[in-house]
Amino acid sequence: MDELRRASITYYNTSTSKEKKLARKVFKAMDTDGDGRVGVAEFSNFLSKHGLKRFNQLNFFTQLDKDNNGYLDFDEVLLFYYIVRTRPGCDMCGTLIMGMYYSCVKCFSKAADSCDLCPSCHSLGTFKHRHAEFLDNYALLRKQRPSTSTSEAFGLGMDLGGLLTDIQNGCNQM
Ligand SMILES: [Ca+2]
Ligand SMILES: [Ca+2]
Ligand SMILES: [Zn+2]
Ligand SMILES: [Zn+2]
Repeated sequence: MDELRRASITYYNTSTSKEKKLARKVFKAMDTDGDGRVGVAEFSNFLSKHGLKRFNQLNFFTQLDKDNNGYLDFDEVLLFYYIVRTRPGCDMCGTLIMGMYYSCVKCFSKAADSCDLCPSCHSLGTFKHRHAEFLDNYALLRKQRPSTSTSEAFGLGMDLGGLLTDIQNGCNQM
């Protein structure tokens, strides 16, 4: 969570003023009694109201509440905002995925309708989906990168590309 917390602050600091406004709006919408902090009830009301019930799990509030004072201040809500904007839920078990996940390569390009699986559901291999190829989010990101050579396409860079050639040559000699 600490890594995500740092990422959320960077995300906010480097975002456009429109995006910053939106984050502040979310905070205001949560803080219904206007006391400048968000309590458990305010938080779960907000989730229900906006169809975000999938986030109402795993002691999510407690995890967001870094200083454990029972309320979320703006920075703590910012972490929530960042997670909602950037992290998917598993399409099989519904768990909110904080770490690595797998996405359908074909559906990934249609941003609104991506198909994502948590690592344990992916390893079960029982998920029914009309496309077969799933990649983890790191591999997917590499794949999106425009590239001119095979070694770059795999994100290996020149050194590892050369190493592969050496290995292949070695095999040929055997
Ligand atoms: Ca409040
Ligand atoms: Ca707090
Ligand atoms: Zn899952
Ligand atoms: Zn798909």
